[in-house]
Amino acid sequence: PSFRLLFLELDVPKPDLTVKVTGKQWYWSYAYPDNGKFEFDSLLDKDKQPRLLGVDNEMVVPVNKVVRIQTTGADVIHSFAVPAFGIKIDSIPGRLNETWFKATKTGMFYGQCSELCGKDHAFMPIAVRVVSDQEFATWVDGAKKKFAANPANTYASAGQAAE
Ligand SMILES: [Cu+2]
Repeated sequence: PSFRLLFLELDVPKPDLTVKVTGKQWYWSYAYPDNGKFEFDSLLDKDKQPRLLGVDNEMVVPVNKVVRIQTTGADVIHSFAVPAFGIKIDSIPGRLNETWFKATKTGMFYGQCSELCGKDHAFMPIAVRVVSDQEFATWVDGAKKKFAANPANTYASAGQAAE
């Protein structure tokens, strides 16, 4: 029976939006291909609570929507894990893995890198902020402007810069 469960877990339902998650030494980058193709980095913010889980830029998603996660690694293998959503999937360089979740409540949800990846493995948290549809639309508007203006953030991390 567990094999049947594992199989079903990998069957991604029709997504409402996709977020591409790239693991890096030692932070995550989030790209929003369905919402204007902006991308930004999410780094540990030592001054934020909860300790070791707060970040400068959170991954923001709408509530009650199927969010497809596509994940890869830019340097070494990382792993994207958010216990509250029951997801954990390796972020492997050269490979695009898929998983999904659907948050049924608004609020903050946290995770951590779950594949030993070097010096700051313990310091590259995942912070997901789940908001209403309206708040999400407002956030997307702001994020498009904010992150387009930041040359350090290039869409899709790998390959796009050369075009
Ligand atoms: Cu890592």
